[in-house]
Amino acid sequence: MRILFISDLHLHSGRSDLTRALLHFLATTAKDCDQLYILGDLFEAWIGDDFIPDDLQPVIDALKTLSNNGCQIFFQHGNRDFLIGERFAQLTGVQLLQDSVVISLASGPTLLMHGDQLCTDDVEYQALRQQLRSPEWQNALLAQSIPERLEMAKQLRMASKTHTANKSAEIMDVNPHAVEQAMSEANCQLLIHGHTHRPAVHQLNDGKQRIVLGDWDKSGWYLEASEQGEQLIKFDLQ
Ligand code: LP5
Repeated sequence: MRILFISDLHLHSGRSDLTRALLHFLATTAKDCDQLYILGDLFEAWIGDDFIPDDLQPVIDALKTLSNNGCQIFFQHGNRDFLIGERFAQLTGVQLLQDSVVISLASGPTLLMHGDQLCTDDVEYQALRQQLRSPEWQNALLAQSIPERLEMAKQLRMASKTHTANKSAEIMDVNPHAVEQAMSEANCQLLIHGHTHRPAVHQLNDGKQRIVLGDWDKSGWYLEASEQGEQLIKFDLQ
């Protein structure tokens, strides 16, 4: 089995280079893989499956092609694209995952998360997350017009930028106790997540490991898992 993991591409109209890089990745590196896991923030801001920007349609088509060719694609929501839903899943062939999922790798049972829920020191963000993830709030939001939602997303991004500029790097990283608790509740020796944009392989107590995927910006990142183990790979964006 060859299994790939990516996250935090933050695709949007202003970064057509990232969209091109993903299309290249799907057509080359991912072409023959058995499974592809997208652990959130594939998009910079997703306001609902009823609004797919024209320049992102090739991404939908490429995911569909890959899944039609036999690759199982799984998607976990991030803090930017938590409104991805069933229509997106149908259009792309991806399977939507819960926020916390255990899968089996050669190294053993492995916990997958976007990672934002582990940043428990960021109390303001966790309060916002609770609101943004509530079904009532999401239903009310999705009932609004597309221009209204686009404006709300813009306001939220602006507010977030202002807040993150004033937060310490430690607050915006995962909390070690939250990691420990999540891994022990899931009974996993390995955790794979994204969100923090701090790609690394962390050796934890008792032989446990935490692998952090990288965001795509100047370089791209993916994790490859096979019978030989896991390898975190950085590559030049084409
Ligand atoms: O995203 P990132 O990495 O920069 O920062 C995150 C946390 N911020 C967020 C907010 C997102 O960036 C906004 C995403 C918008 C796209 C989704 C649109 C769909 C719904 C919109 C309408 C259809 O996730 C940031 C964390 C950081 O990660 C590190 O973990 O710190 O959290 C914050 O900055 C939250 C602030 O601390 C509190 C914000 C209060 C916001 C007040 C609301 C303003 C009113 C907006 C009108 C709706």
